[in-house]
Amino acid sequence: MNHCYPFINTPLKYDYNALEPFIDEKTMHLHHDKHLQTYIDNLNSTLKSVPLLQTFTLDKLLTNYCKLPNPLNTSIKNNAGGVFNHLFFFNGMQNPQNTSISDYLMKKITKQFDSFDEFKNQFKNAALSVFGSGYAWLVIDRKMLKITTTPNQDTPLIKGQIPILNIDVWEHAYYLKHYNVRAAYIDDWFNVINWTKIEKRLLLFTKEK
Ligand code: MN3
Repeated sequence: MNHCYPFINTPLKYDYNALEPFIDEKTMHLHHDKHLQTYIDNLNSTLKSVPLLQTFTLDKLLTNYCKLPNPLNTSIKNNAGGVFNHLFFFNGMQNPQNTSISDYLMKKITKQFDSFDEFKNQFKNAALSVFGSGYAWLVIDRKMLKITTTPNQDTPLIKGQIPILNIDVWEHAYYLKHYNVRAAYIDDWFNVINWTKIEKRLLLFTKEK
């Protein structure tokens, strides 16, 4: 992904079938090549006639859209959000053979949530609680790890939260394999989290190691 307009869809950092058997190849093709592409196309088409915003990064668009007039603000929120959220989601996953969590990250999580199982439990419940479409997130909020959710393509950036991990719970993320059973998809997704990447995101905002 380039940093500003015109945005382009870069390849996944892993093969489409790399997340099997937890997330299927066909879903990854559709999700990356069709769903994400549509958000990119719509964002570019929105920015085409607004030169002032063409040098803005996704982060900058997503923390400033509320200053813009209607309906530009809504289009930026939805489409820049759709691009940001999908890239963040795709980049937070990897082949299930490679996933392991470092002592450092485990300590951070257990310090905040008492145990890793309790973290998983709370995160899953948050993801299940999203009514309709949206995301569950692990964020840094006032220097604390916190689980939160956003509807549609909203991002935590607008609330000043720093995202660390997200799961897309729009039905298109799981319907082909898990049908309507979001809980089974969430359980499977826990097997493909790229904890190395998640730790890197966390370290960017914390001084200690
Ligand atoms: Mn999606």
